[in-house]
Order: sequence, then structure tokens, then C-alpha cells
Amino acid sequence: MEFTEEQEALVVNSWDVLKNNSADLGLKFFLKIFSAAPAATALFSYLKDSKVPLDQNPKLKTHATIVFVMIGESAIQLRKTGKAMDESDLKHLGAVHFKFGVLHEHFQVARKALLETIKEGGGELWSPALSNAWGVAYDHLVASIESQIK
Ligand code: ISQ
Repeated sequence: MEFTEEQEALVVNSWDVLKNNSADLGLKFFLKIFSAAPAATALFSYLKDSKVPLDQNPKLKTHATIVFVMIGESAIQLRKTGKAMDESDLKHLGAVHFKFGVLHEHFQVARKALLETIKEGGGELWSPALSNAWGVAYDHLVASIESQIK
């Protein structure tokens, strides 16, 4: 689906706010995925031998922040560049997701988690149109990762 100029404006404006809270929101995003799909915790070596609860794991928080920022930055530069990701980043992401056997339905679990996280983090900025705009941007990112996998 096309990512319109209006959708870009919604995403860019909200990212300005969301990015200031990317560590907490990134963690929230991952925890939502883990509560929907507990088996996904096995994908992360740093969670396997950890004795602290998921929500207090510093490595998880760091990794979740990186992933959340990557998704946000992908969305804000999508219209400018016409691409969700730089070619070399995309090759790496494609390889990683292929290695772990990530399927389309897993990306849909993450999609729901992302949109809920944006709703919780967006406060007064949130609207159905904003949520839809982020969903469209996310779908572009997933399509480009999946194009590497298939
Ligand atoms: C894979 N890619 C991005 C985020 C994730 C969160 C939880 C489980 C797997 C993931």
C-alpha cells in the first residue's frame, strides 16, 4: 500500500515524541511480543541464562531500544528514499530473520505489539490515522525483509 505524504507527516511528528522514550517503548514492544509468543524468548542468547525477570534485563532493554529505533527510522525515511532500509542493513536483517525461521505470522504478532506500543507512547498524538500510518510503514519494512528471505 502506498505511504502517503499525510501518513509520512503523522509518522514524522509522532516519532519526534516517541523517540525520546525509545528505551521504555522498545522494551514494552518486546515484552508485548513475548507475552503473545513466549517461545520467542528462546531466540535471544542473552535471555537463556539470565536470572533476572525479562522486564529488568539490561541487555534486553538495550537490544529492544536498537530495534525500536531502527523501525522508527525506517518509517521516517521511507518516503524520502523510497526504501524501508539501506541495502546492506537489509541484507543483514534478511539473513538474521531467515536464520531464525521467522514467518509472516510472526511479523503480524510484532505488528500488533508495535501499534499497541505506539498507542501507549503517543498520548494525545495518537489517532486511528496515526496508527494506520505506522502500520503502512511497518508493512513496507516487513515486505523488504521478506523479499530477502524468499
Ligand atoms: C524479532 N525482530 C524484532 C523484534 C523482536 C521481538 C521479539 C522477538 C523477536 C523479534
